[in-house]
This record gives sequence, structure tokens and C-alpha cells, in this order.
Amino acid sequence: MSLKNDSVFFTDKEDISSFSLTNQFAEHLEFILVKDKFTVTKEDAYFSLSMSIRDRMVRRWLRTQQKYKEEDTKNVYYLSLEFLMGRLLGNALINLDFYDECYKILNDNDLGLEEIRELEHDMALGNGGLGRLAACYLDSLATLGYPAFGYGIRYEFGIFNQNIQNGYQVEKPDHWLAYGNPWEILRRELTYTIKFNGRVESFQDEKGNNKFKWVDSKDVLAVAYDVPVPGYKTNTVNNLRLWEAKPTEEFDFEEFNMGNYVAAVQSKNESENISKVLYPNDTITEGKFLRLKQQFFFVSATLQDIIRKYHINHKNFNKFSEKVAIQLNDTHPVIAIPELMRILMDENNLGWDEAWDITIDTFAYTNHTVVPEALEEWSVKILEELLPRHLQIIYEINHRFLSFVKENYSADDSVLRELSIIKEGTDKKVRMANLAIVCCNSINGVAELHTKILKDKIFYHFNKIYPKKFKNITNGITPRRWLKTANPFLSGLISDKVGDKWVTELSELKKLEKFVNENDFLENWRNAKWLSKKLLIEHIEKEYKIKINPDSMFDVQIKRFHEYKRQLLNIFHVITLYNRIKDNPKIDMVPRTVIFAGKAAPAYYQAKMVIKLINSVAAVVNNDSDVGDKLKVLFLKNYSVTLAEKIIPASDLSEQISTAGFEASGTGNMKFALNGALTIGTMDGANIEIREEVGKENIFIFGLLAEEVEELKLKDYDPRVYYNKIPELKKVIDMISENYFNPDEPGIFYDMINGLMTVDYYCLFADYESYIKTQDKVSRLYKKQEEWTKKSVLNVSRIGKFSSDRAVKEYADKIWKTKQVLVEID
Ligand code: NBG
Repeated sequence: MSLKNDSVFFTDKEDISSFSLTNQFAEHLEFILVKDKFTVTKEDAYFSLSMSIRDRMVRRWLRTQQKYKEEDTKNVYYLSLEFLMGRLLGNALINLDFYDECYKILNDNDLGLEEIRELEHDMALGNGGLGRLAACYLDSLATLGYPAFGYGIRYEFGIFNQNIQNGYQVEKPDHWLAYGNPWEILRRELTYTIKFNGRVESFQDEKGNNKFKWVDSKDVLAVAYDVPVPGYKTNTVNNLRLWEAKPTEEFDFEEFNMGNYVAAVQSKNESENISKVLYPNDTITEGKFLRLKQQFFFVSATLQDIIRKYHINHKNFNKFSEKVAIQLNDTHPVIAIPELMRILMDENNLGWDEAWDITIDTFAYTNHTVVPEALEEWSVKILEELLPRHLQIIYEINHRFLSFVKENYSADDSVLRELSIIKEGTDKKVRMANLAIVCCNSINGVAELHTKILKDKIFYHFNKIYPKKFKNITNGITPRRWLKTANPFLSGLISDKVGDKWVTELSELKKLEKFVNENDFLENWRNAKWLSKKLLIEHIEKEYKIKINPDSMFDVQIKRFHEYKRQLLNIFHVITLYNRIKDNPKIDMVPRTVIFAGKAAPAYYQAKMVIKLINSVAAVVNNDSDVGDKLKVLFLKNYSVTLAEKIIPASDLSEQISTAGFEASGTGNMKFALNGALTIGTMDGANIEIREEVGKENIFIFGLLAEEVEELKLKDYDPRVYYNKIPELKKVIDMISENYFNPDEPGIFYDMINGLMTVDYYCLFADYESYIKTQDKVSRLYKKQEEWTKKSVLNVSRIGKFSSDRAVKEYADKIWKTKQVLVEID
């Protein structure tokens, strides 16, 4: 159907934007939520305000999509199993520039905007860095006006809620949709059939070519939900499309016909299960059947949608890769590769070579980790059952690839085995990263060191074969959310000084440098930090009933719990400080509030025990009268984007202490520096580039380098040597193993310590001394507040490189070859 006028309903000037926001707010309350002044709740106010703001976006949203169609733009499709969006209201208010107006409307109704914002449930459809990166990139893509589309799954349950009971992590479901979601639009008309199982039939077409058909499949439906992604002060509103799984009617019908009502309802649930829950693993993969179903469900729906859109302007596939660039966010969506081959060959009659050229020109892959347990491998058996045709295609790709290698390179069997997409063995596996490397036009790492490790180690032989495919694009974060919205005190001060161009041109922060010797400015800078600290203290005192000293150094490590991130090393430092106080209760030391937050994968025992240890140490330290307010340890539960927005502006010290060579990039490190925290960190991931930018005198670097970590391991590294040599370390370890912090549960840390003393895989003992010495240096500097503040200013002024605007421009230029589009509203 098409409308006579324009595809936009409001074509004259009397459009929705001429209604006052106040009226709209009142209308939504009355006519949509059916509330009056006697029955209205704060939740209603949140909903009504969100819907009013969404209304303001609608026109730009429609226009943007229309413009992309009209101009037949080259579109970028960012495929990700995770989008860690956080809250949307505050971001929309800032990007659309409605914050002040809404503040007033709510004020006039005796409501506080900040209080109302607190009612929004985080859209937490991701685990950690990878999912948040996707969200930052969507913000930048919209702000810069790139024709880009996010595609993912509308999980009914996002990342679990973390509770702490007796110091242990307990997982609870995240019912984020329970009260509805004002930001999404159901697109019932965009429903696609997704096939699973069945078998492959082969036949010859009229020209005698061998052809294949996937038949007798079990089908599920994918229904689209759209979420608007507004750019900052532009007309562009891009689209994030998330799929929900639904049963097909035929599927139910069969069972009903057999009179089997209960089985019919059961199979309905099975279909719906596909989009039920986000897998709570970060950098660990599990070869679970349902996870593969999720992956295929989502890429199949997405490809059908991409092809439908492409066909609006094109009759055949000749221009497909000129108009479509698909970025695969890690290996999770890599099954899209054989799916596109299948669609082109089996459903559109293209030959292998033609389909292959299109496929390889379309796909690009980002690798996000070198942790071996994160490299996805799918059992051939599972694939054979679930996606029989795809397995055939993968075998054929592998066969052609290995023949090519044998013909062109002198590769011995061990090299061929390493390169092969199929990992031989009793349980044969498909290596998704190898499949991606063979079939994509670009493979990128997310920080310089990470890319180097990919090229020189993990994918060494691939890099020899395809040196041009490997690229680096260092990660970035959006300044809109992570400075402008999250830190009004600091961002206000910055804008007063240098204007607000930095919001879209982060390198403008450089201009701050010339004020670094102005005392008033430094005073204001400290004051801004102090105000953020006060806000966080209020939050903590309310939730945890614990008093915090605002003059203490806020020393913060917030991120997923993983052994390589070494939260354990941080707690060793805390215990060391505690021991120093116990040895000399009158010690003159810089008071610290050490803050931890983060979730551990529910099945990751070691990581969960680190959370328990932190809570055990906190219970002892915080209640010891010798300690007073010299030291406090806090574990803030249920880490989220929203909690990060509260903690980061209030932080003095940012802990980025992973074992060198393990953190692909890190993005928290960038957020802290952007908010004026100084970093203590290893030469790992993007820390190295942050050091390069801010200057080595403005960051605290310690520990082994990546190659030293490797060497140490080759030299039969023995942690006991360090234990015996360093008295402070010995004392820490002895206290943990002698149950000093857990007298009521003796023995619970025995495995942890025993493990460390035998194989300290992440080199905590080897890095301990250098970490402690560097922490002492940090404390000494903190005493000289003026010097500290100058370094804080210099960190902020030199952090411009780490904007996600820079990162997406690099993707657009180096990989997607797509152009910015200006959307105009008449
Ligand atoms: C994470 C890395 C981080 C990196 C983000 C974003 C995964 C699989 N990887 O170091 O651990 O910053 O990805 O690239 O979540």
C-alpha cells in the first residue's frame, strides 16, 4: 500500500512538532495511559514523557529511512547478538536537545526529571564491552549520518540481575519488559519464516547443473521490533531492529489436528524460547544448541530483511555488495556467511563463483578477544542436525580454501590442520573464526596490540595468506553518553571554558590544555569531581547504609569478573593496605574508598569466588575500628550501564590491570580518562594507546609486558619464588588461606590459593610488587592535589582519539566504503 501524499502522514506545517511538549505529555497521560491527577504515578510520568519524546523523533525517523531509500545509499548493517543500550530517555533528551524543556515540564508538575529517569529499566541486552561497543557505535553512526542499521535479538530477559547473599553472587531474571517498553515499535508486517532441521535434496536443473534444496524444515517466525537511534542534534534517526521468535501457525496446527493440545502449546514455547534469554557469558562460549539456534534465527531474519530492502531498488544481485556492507560483531553472527551463500545459490539460482564473490565483498568481521575459550566452535553433529545445508556449504568452502592454499603455498600438514575451518577429532568442530577469515573481506582487531597479536600469533598463517585483510581499528566510546549526559558538572565546566564543539569533535578538548596552570580553573575542576563524588556517596549511603569519606581517593575497578582482569590483584593491594594500618594504626596514609562492581558468568566458579573474597575482605576492613575512614571496600551489586554512569564521573583512580596480552582493548579505560580519572594499568589493550596520547607522566603503568608474560611462562614460572621473596605478598596469601576474612566458612578459598601457588596463569604474583609500588606512587601524588588535578585535566584534554566517532569513521573509510548522508526536514 502507498499513501497518496507523502509517506509521512503530517505533510503540512501543522505537524506534531507544533504541539507543545507540555500538551503532549498531558495527552499521553490522559488518552494512552488513562490517568488523571488522582491516579497518576511516577511510572506514568516516565512513560508519558518517553512517548512524547519518541513522538518528536518519529518524523525524523521516517524521513531518515525514506532518504536512504531515495538515495539508494550503501548501507551498513551491524549484526550483533548483543546491544547494551542502557537507558534511552536521558540519551534521547540530550541528543534531541529537550533536556531543559522537560526538566521544566516535570518541575511544573512537582516531579523531578532525574527521579523520573531513575524509573527506566536498563535495556541490558549484552554482557559487557562487546555489547556496549555496539551501542556506542550506533550513537556515532546516527550522529555522523551514516546509513546504518543495527540488527539483534529482542531478548525477553537481558543480562541477569545480580544479588549478593552472604557475599556470594546470586542471579535473578531481568524482567525488563514487564511493564512495557515505550521505545520499541512492533512491526508485525515484518515477519519472516526461519527454517531449522529438515534435510537437503539434490537434483539437476534444466541445464544439468547440480542444485540443492532444503526441505522438511521445522519453522519458526521472526517478528521485528524497531528502536529509534537518534543522532546528536541532527535529523538522522537510525534504526535498531530486534527480532522476537514466534511459532508459525502451521506448526501449531499440525499438533492441534492430532488432538494433542498440550504438545502444541509446548512446541509453541519451544519456538518462543529462541529469543527468551541472553546467554550470560562474556569471553567464554558454550556450544549450546539453543545458542546456535539464536544465532541462525537472527541472521536468517536479518538477511531476508536486508535482501527485501535491497530489492526495492534492484532487480538482481549485481550491485548487492555495492549497496550492502555487513559487519559481524565477533563470530556470533558468522553463520550468516553460509546462509547468504545458500540464499544466493539455492533460492536465487546463482552459481558458486558468483555467490562467493558477492559474499566475500559483503562481509567483514571484528575479532574482540584472544582468550582461547572465546573462539567459537560448533560441533559438526549439531550443525548437521540443525542446519544441514549450511554444513554442506561450509565443507565446500573449506575444500576450496585448502586446495587454494596447497596450490599456492608450501604449507605442511600441521599448518593445513591449523588453517582448516574444520577441526578434526572425535567430536569434529567448525571453527567460526576460521570461517570468518576465509570468507570476509576484512578482519579487524580492536586495539593496536590486539591486532598485532592476531596477526603474529593467533592467526599467524592466515595473515601470511591474506595480509591485506587484517586491519586495526581501535575502539572508541560516545562522548554524548559518557561525558555530556553522565557528568553534567564536568561537561558544563568544559563547555564554559572551550565551548561545546567537543561533543561531536572530541579532539577539541585539546583546548583545555592552555588552562592547566590557572588556579581558579583547577579549583573548579576539583569541585566538579567533588560534586560527582557527593552524588555517588548519596547513592551508596542510601543503598548500603555505609558512610564514605568524600576526601578519600575513589579507587575503582568496574567490569566483568574474569581471572585475566585480575580483580584479585586489586584485592591483594587492599589487604596490603589493611595490614599496613594494622601494623601501625597511626599511619599517615591517603584514605581510599576502593570500589568494585561487575558480574561473573553464572557457571564461572573462580570468578564468583573472587566476588565472595572481596565481600569477605570488605566485611572485615569496613568494621575494623583501627581502620576508620582510612580504607573502605565496596562491592556495588548489579553493575550496569546506568551504574557505570554514576560511578565513573566520581572516580579518581581507574584500575585497568589485566595481564598484558589478554584484554583486547577495554573501553572502560577510555570512559574513566574522559571523566578525569587517572589510570593505573598494564601495557595491555588500549591502555598502551591511552599512554601514548596522554603522555607517560600522566598515567601509572606497571607490570610485565605481553612478551615478558610469554617468556616468563616459557621459563617455568614458579609463583612460590615470589611468595617467598616478598613478605607483604606472603602475608596476604597466608591470611586468605588461614581464613582471616572468613572465619565462619573456613576453607572456601583453599582452592583459589592452592591454584595460584601452583599455576598462576595470569601472573598475579609476578606483577604484585610492581603493582604495589605503583599504587604507593599513586598515593604520593594524590597528596599533591594540584599536581593530581593538572594530570586529570591533561588526561581529559588528550583523550580525543578514543571517541567512537573517530572509530566509526575509520570503519566507514577502511572497510564499508560508505558515505555520510544529510537528512533534511522541510
Ligand atoms: C571484549 C573485550 C574487550 C573489548 C570489547 C570491545 C568480548 C568478547 N570482548 O577488551 O574483552 O574492549 O570486547 O571490543 O566481549
